Amino acid sequence: MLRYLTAGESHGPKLTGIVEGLPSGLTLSKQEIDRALQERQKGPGRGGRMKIEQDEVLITAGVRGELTTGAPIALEVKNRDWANWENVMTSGKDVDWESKKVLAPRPGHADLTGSLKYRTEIRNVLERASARETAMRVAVGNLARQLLTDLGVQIRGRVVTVGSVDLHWENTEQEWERVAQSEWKVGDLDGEQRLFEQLAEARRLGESLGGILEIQVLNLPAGLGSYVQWDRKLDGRLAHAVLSVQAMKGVSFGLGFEAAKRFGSEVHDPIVYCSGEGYKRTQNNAGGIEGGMTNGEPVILQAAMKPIPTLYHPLRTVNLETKAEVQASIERSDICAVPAALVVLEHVVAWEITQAVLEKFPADTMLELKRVWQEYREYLKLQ
Ligand code: EPS
Repeated sequence: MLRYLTAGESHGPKLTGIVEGLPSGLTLSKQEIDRALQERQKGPGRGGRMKIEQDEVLITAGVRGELTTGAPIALEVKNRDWANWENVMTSGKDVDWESKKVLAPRPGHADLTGSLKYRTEIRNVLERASARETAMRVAVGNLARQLLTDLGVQIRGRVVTVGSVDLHWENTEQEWERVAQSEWKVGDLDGEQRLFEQLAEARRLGESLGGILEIQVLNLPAGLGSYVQWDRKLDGRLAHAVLSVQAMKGVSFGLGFEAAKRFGSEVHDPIVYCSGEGYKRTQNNAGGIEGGMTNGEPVILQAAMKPIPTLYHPLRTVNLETKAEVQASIERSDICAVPAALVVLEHVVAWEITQAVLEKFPADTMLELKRVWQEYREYLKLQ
């Protein structure tokens, strides 16, 4: 069974991850993990914190040289900002409880409900609810992504749009090349200019911005996930993983909500047979998943991200001590983290797909995994 846990506060000493269930003999590149971590830090709407951090992974267990041993893998990502918070965010000694106390919960954040639920002050809530935690999820997900790359599976993502700007997209390979070069991770270069203008306007107004993101998984065989039990359906699991990422409010697959407005004949993907290749679809409105299983077409999902709840022009809230109406607290924050969130989504999706791969092909070693993976792919071609 493949599983992981993370721990760590946004301004604590470090983030920690423990991963169990990866086969032995997987070649892991630390540089590749660090590259993903650095990619997550980028994007035009990021705030001051990203100038402080230079995320880098430390692997302290389960990998020797560049090879997994089959034992649990332990990962660390240090918070450089902790140096500025040591007297506030340290355990095992007396700390300063007052100077960073937060009394005005931000609407849209975990602040208020978290402090009621855990009977604790808001600082303790926001430290863990913070999207800083996604740095570790990228590091963990990158282990899975490297396994998938080894099997020939590719994961790619693009920003569909940010805020209210309409962008052009036809899903061509040229557009995907532009996405790789775009600061906003969009394929429409003229549109990118409008995104910069919108960001400047949001900054001027003390606002924040959300967006829509798309992830594609290419070269998967049919039959990952299962219809036989509710919690084995791959679309359900992917939706859970995506919605578990801070600020995500919606997920759709393929044609998504548009499918609800059409006749069945305008939605479902006709089946054809190609000798030597097996069964295929003439289109991919399903987004590569039917009956909770991959159907052999690319898995395509979109996610809606809400605007970040910390506003420099804050909303109305209540002071938790005096109960007086006040303005929400202003924590240093990003204005827009949509391109960063795209990197996070690519990695949580990589994790779920890898879990589905290892459920269909349980293996202690990469040697065994690659053998059964190859056999199954041959079988699908010959049906
Ligand atoms: C975040 C607030 C900001 C962001 C942070 C998420 O942090 P700070 O309060 O230290 O400026 O920078 O994101 C990260 C630290 C990160 O690594 O993505 C929040 O409240 O969620």
